[in-house]
Amino acid sequence: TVDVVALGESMVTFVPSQPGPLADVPAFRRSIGGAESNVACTLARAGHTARWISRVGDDGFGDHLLAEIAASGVDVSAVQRDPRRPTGVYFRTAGERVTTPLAAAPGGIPAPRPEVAYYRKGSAASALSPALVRRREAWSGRVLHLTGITGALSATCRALMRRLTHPEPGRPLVSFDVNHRPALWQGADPWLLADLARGCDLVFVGEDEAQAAWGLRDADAVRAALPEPAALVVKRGAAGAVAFTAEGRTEMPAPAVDVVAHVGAGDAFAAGYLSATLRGLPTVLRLRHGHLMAAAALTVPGDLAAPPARARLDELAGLDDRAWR
Ligand code: KDG
Repeated sequence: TVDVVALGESMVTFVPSQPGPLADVPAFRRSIGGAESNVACTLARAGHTARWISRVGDDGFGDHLLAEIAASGVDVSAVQRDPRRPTGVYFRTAGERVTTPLAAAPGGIPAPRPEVAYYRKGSAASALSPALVRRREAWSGRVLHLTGITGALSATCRALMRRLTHPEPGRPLVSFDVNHRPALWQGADPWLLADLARGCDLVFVGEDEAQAAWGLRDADAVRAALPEPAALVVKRGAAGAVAFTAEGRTEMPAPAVDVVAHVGAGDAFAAGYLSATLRGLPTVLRLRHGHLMAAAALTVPGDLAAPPARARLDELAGLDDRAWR
């Protein structure tokens, strides 16, 4: 049994050579992106066993994704190649540098919204379906990590999500990051995301996403709307995060960092929280590990940062409460 199976689309990402609107960017560097594989890569780099399930084109971009994700130590043997559909691709603008003060005002400093141009309609991963992914395979880890992005890709992807989150004996802990991507939900009902979240055991959502997708004002309103998941973690940017679990409501401020790019920070937070969960650590430490992994991702331009060594994370997470206020 691996620790984590993550299922979802990854894409080749083109990162601009300089900040500014896409219209003005003269050159791009090839990188990779994909919320679920980001979580798998971060967990693998942090010493966990991780498998990524997806579908890529039988093309050079598919080869590149598989090589890069495998190089992080993730098992990619279950990834399918689609002979007809291409690997998805996307372009985005570079983030702007902002400094987030510790425990800023509720809601924190608004993140500079990167411009994103997806070329993923009809991609190999959008063809994923209950017929193509065996449940036994997806449920082969201690945790199955999914995100709302998959729910937006196609009707067959949504059907797969519903099948994998169906509560039945043998289902592992299902972790779900809402990851609301407005560019993917145009015209679709974002409450579908809430329906998917309700079937999961551990749910991550940003307060800003909950506001944009569902018009919910704050963490408590999100919990009131989503009482079903055993654990719900609402992220509040620089203001920290709130976890609603069997232990009650646990709030944790975020450390202050110089932000280079927000991209990948949510995935890193989920990976840190999951790492501590897999290790049986209490909620307070799960949140701190989430913040520390996110801090590492916030301070690099790409999706993925090398996570700090486990001993260092444990040391930082275990610091006196005063250091976390
Ligand atoms: O969380 C980072 C992701 O947004 C990025 O890697 C690309 O998966 C991606 C998406 O669909 O936006």
